[in-house]
Amino acid sequence: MRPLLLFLLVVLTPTWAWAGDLVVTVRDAAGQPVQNAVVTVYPAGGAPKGPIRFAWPLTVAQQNIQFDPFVLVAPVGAAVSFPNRDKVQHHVYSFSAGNRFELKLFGRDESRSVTFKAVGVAAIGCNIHDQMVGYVKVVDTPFAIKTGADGVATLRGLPAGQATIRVWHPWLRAPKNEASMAFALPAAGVARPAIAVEIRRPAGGHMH
Ligand SMILES: [Cu+2]
Repeated sequence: MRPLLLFLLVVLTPTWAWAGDLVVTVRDAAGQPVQNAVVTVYPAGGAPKGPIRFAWPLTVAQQNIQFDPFVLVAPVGAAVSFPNRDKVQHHVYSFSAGNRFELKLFGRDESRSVTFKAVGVAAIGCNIHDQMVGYVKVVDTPFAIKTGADGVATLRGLPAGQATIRVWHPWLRAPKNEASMAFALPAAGVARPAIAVEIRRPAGGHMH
C-alpha cells in the first residue's frame, strides 16, 4: 500500500511540478511602460503555504516630503516600518478598510511600525503634507512583485498550469484599480505575457 499512497500524493500535488518563469510587461494605452504596477499570480492549484518573504525591505520612508517607495508590496500580516528621514515631522495615516492606522507626529530618524492585517490596498497619507501619497499593496501570494521603470515584472519558479495574473496600479481604470487575466503557466522556460492597462494620471501625478 505504501508505494501506491506515495505515488498518489505526488500526482495530486500540482505545485510540486516546478516550472518556468514569468516576465510580465505592463503598458498603458499609449504603449508606454507602467512603473509601480503590482503583478500578483494566483495558481489555480493554490499558492505554496507558509510565510511569505520578499527580497525587498518592508519599509516606507518619508524622505524629501514624499513616501519612498511610492508603492510597497507587503505580505499580509507583515510589519512595515515607517522611518522619517526628513528634518520635519510627519503624521502618517491610512483610512483604508482593515488597515487603518495613525502614526502621530514623529521626527527625524524616528521610526514606527505598522502591521497590515487585511489583503488589499492601504492608501497612505500625511496629515501635514497633502502632497504625500503612497500605497501598501498587501498580498496573500508569494508570487508578487512590482514593475520597474521599464514596466517589467519578473517572477521565477512558478508552478505549471492555469493561473490568474492580476495587475494593480493606483491609477488603473478598473474595479479596485486591478485588471486580471487567465494565463497558462508553462511547464518550463520563460513566458512573456504583455498586459495593456488604462491609466488615468491624476492632476499633477507623476510616475515616480
Ligand atoms: Cu508629512
